[in-house]
Amino acid sequence: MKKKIVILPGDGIGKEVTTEGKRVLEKIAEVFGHEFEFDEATIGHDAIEASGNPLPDETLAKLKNCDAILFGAVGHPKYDNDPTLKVRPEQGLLKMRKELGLYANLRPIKLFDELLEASSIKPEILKGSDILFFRELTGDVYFGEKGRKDDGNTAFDLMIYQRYEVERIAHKAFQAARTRRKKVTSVDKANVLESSRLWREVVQEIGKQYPDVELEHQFIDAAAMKLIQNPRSFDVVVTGNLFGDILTDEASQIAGSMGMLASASVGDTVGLYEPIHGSAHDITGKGIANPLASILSVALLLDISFGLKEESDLVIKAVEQTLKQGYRTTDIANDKTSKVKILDTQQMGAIIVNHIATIHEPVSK
Ligand code: GGG
Repeated sequence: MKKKIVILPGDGIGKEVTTEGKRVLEKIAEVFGHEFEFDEATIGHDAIEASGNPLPDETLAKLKNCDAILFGAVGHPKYDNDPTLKVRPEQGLLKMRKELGLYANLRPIKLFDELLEASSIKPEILKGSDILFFRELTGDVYFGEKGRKDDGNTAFDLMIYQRYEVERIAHKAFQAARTRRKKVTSVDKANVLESSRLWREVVQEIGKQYPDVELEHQFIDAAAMKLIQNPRSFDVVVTGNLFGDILTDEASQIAGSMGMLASASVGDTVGLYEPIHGSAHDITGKGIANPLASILSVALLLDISFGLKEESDLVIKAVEQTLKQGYRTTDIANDKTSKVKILDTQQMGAIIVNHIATIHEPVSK
């Protein structure tokens, strides 16, 4: 198979983890005889430094002309510590999602058994957890009108949803539930917010088209609590942009670490794959970032964008085997039951690449 992939490392540890993700793609191409052509582009803080624009036109043109995107992260403490700055790295991310029509963000939360002890949640509560989040990605307060008035002393961000935006993400969630345990939990704040009442109304309507799928509604505050109280009670969760952003960071504890969570953003055009974690400048350059979220994002890319299920499964198998052998990056190393071997970012990437090669017999091109 011949495919064009744009690597978009972004900021901070984004660069370190996408390097390992790319190595995995190269190994998959070699082992299965595919031709993956790579290009690279800038986004975020680096792009602002170079051109003043967090999503340069040149980057956007490349993204619109490829088969899949492997993205790292955006962000920089300079902007976090100075809220008066007008141009910010995250604007590049939001514009990219909007321009590419990436309205559905899939975040699978699957706990590898080997990491049962890595989480701060009790193993008996976690065991068997398997949740698929659908976070709506191009609406909500992220894209509603925002501004200041009263000489800057009043600020507002409009929480806004349109019917079609809820319909299309709800369909995706119900369709996914049909291939899983046939349950959808829709999360909103319909007891307080009008946009959530529209959300609930539309999800209920769409749910009627999927009578074989159980639908339940939870308020965001209750869902945040139930997620760590009884994670096994969730199958597919569908929610808005802001609630999904927060809830999936919380849910990363079910998988042991933010460093384990991959995501796929899909919609009208090309698919974008990225770890859910940010740029993590506190650990940037130390070589200790966990590349597994980027590598598992590669598994999603192979499956969803290219339909390469066998290749995708092989990447997941290589991760499983690596964890079984006790290899860990520091974020997932608090395992009390087995002897763990701590690896840096590159060593973890190298072990995965090695396992891919040894698990699969190479085929001639
Ligand atoms: N790889 C995810 C990432 O870069 N996160 C940083 C960020 O600004 N996230 C906001 C969002 O996902 O809406």
